[in-house]
Amino acid sequence: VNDKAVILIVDDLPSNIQTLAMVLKESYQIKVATDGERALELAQQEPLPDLILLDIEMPGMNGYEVCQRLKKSDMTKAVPVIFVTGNNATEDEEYGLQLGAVDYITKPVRPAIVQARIRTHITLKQQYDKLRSIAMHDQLTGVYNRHYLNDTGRRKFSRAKRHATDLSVILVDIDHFKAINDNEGHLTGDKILIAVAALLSSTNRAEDFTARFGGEEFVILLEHCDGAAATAKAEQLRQMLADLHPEGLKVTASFGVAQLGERHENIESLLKEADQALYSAKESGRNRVILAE
Ligand code: GH3
Ligand code: MG
Ligand code: MG
Ligand code: MG
Repeated sequence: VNDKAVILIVDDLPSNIQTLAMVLKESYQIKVATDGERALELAQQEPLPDLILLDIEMPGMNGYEVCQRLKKSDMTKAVPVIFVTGNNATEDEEYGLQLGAVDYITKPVRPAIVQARIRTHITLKQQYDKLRSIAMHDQLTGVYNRHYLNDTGRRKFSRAKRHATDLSVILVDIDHFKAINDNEGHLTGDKILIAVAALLSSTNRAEDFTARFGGEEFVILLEHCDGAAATAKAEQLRQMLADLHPEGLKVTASFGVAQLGERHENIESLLKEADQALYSAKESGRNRVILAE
């Protein structure tokens, strides 16, 4: 594991890349590209860059266009871009900053200045990432929180609607959790929530996610997954949980499953349907999975 921050250097002249890399390679992990297309590719590949140093004059796609494309994509728009360029005209600098670059450095580069500016922007980026991560996750269990569910759920919902692809949700509610808290104490209750959350995210594919919906309720959102497959997955999780015995206790949950259909106007209506199925699962005896009609 390499926990150095990652810098992507983009310049059509390898000697320019060399100069920057010499200055930075001690403190950072370096990725390099000598044209715009390759830069866009590398910007989306692991390890994702924490900062991009971008030349402006390049054959083919120039740095301005690369920057515009980076800022258009959800995946790369938060990555700070610094133009490193031979152009020192004020209007070029203005234009670069207008496109969303955080800084503008002119060649020939002075190592101490470059290092200092880069350090500042890397620190800001890392602070931003940390705050963003805190804002998206549930503090107790570490799975995503409701805020993330609203944001990302809405986006995935629109995408599935637009492309007519499958999307399903599983709503999970621990059975008789109040009794567990009452009998075993709140601290044990918390440990059980942590164990259940871990279990519910353990089998997710890259495009799925688990979020804490409320106290002892969780949601799993499954892209490219129909109701039958989601029900099978819920059944598998139900069984795994019944066998888990967190804190040495028998813990079960009830599961409501719903699949995106024409009738759903928004993610809330899909969740509501899963909630109704969950209610049926509770009514009919708990520790079971019900797929909404
Ligand atoms: P049912 O089978 O009908 O779902 O019964 P239940 O007892 O699970 O449902 P109820 O909604 O009555 O109780 C949920 C309990 O979850 C009550 C609340 O104290 C507990 N709870 C909610 N959040 C937390 C938490 O963060 N930690 C702990 N330990 N308990 C929590
Ligand atoms: Mg150039
Ligand atoms: Mg509940
Ligand atoms: Mg419950």
